[in-house]
Amino acid sequence: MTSTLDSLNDWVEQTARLTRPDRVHWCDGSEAEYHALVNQMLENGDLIELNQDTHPGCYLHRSDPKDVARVEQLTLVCHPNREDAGPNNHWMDPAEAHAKIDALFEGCMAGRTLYVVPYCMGPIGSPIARCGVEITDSPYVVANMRIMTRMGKAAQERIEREGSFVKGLHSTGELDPERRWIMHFPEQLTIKSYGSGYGGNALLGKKCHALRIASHQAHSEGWLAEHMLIVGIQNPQGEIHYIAAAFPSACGKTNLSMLIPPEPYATNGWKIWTVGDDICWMTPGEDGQLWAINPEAGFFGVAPGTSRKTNPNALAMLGRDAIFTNVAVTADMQPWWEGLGEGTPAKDWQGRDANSGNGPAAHPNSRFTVSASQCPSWSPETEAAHGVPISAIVFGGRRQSLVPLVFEARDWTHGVLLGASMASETTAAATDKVGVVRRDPMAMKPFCGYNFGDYFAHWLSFDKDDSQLPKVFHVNWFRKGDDGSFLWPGFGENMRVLEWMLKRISGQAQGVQTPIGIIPADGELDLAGLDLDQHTLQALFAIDPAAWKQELEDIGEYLDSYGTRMPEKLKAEQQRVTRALDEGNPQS
Ligand code: OXD
Ligand code: MN
Repeated sequence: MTSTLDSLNDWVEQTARLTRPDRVHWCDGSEAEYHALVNQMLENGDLIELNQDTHPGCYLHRSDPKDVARVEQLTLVCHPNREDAGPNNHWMDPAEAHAKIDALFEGCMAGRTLYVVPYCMGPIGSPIARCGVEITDSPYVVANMRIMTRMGKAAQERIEREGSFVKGLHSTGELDPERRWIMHFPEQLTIKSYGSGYGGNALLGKKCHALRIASHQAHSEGWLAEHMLIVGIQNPQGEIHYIAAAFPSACGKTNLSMLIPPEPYATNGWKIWTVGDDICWMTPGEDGQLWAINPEAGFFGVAPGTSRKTNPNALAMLGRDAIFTNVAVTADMQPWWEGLGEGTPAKDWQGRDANSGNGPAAHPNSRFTVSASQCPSWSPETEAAHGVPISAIVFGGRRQSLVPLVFEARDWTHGVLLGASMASETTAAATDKVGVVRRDPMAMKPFCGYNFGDYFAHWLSFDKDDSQLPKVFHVNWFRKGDDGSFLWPGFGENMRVLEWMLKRISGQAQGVQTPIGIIPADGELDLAGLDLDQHTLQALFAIDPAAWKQELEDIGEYLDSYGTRMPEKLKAEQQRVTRALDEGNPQS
């Protein structure tokens, strides 16, 4: 019988035969190894030292300008049966896909080092955690994986004990967009990524493993791998409720996960605990509740827009031991980005004069990589093997009209419909069309490793007689008034909405039933100290039945686009809400 170590060794040997590196290095995850890698990258220019007086242990990486984001059209989910990937994924037959990408891997590591990176997604001792090994020829990837995962010796020991791990093979190749693929083979627990060094394409533990492969594993094993932040809300009595929340990109997920309670909440003893800002694995516990872990150990956050005003906790953790990618720098080599609100950029993300009219100084998708433990609101429960119990799931989108600030699903099935119909309006940055509604179910559109129809059926299946499922809410921080300005102040003030959710959970708020869900009753949302008049409050919660009927019709068409795999139960729920709107009766 071959042991896991044999199969890991065999795979490393086979890969080395294919890619022909000059050296093979097994990563132990130690501090010394990290510093050696950093020094090597400082020497070859992969990293640039930032100001070590103001930002000790901080470095800058500049990507190839054609390799700065995820590439959805080159990201494939290769199930043997195309239907299993669904219309939500790009697909290729697995044999054809392996042949195509292996041809690129051939000899690609000549002159380079092959790094073997064992990692654990989640606390090493957690039954919910899962392990993987990434083989890469990028020292930048190794350094980032050490921050983003539990990487090294302990992970390798768990892999040897456990026998199963996800295999990820990555090479930056030539960074040629014409020779680039990010391929997933969920049945084989395998990822192959070639031609990109960008985070989501190259740090294979993150989107590739923890979402695409894990969502498929979760489907067959009865748990959920979700694109959600996890945050703990402590009330003045010291009780902590945890919520998990999914938002499409550019909706402030990292900010919400690190929110600082405004006054008078802080003085009154409210506190926020950050468990995760991007990914959440949830599994039903013996008590019927969903228990969640953050499989990651760090944050790979978007820099632009992060400031002492929008996210003071993020700024506090970025003062040391962080890797910045594609930000600008000041004359004295401090990191800088649009929206930082302090300092002046001297060099842009490509190292050019920042004031020579080349557009934003920092790339709009510039990032920081930093250990979660550096976050002032970091929760010690992040290390709990059993995870944290989830009291509420929140779905959100960026909608300038139609959608109220907050409403609650009447039950789990309705909640799944809210998640499945999540949408955001496009901003100018994403396309040339502004205000087009894009559906992004559970914020998983680019990350679900199987057919969305089966995924929704999986979500619905958690509703069992003995389950104690979280309440489900929908929020929209982005509703605008007739004058085009935001109706809700957002950021720290979102605490008020979280408090109402907690009151609903503990039975202290009645809410008002409407055809689309439950909204706060008069006086239930604490607005003390906010400059918000009655007219604005009404506009925030206005429900336009005709516009909602149109929305429900659109949702129906969207669900139909998934064909026969779409569960009837979800269609029936969409029809129920349509009827409730027709009849003006929330109980329909
Ligand atoms: C991310 C994303 O980078 O969702 O987290 O795109
Ligand atoms: Mn994300």
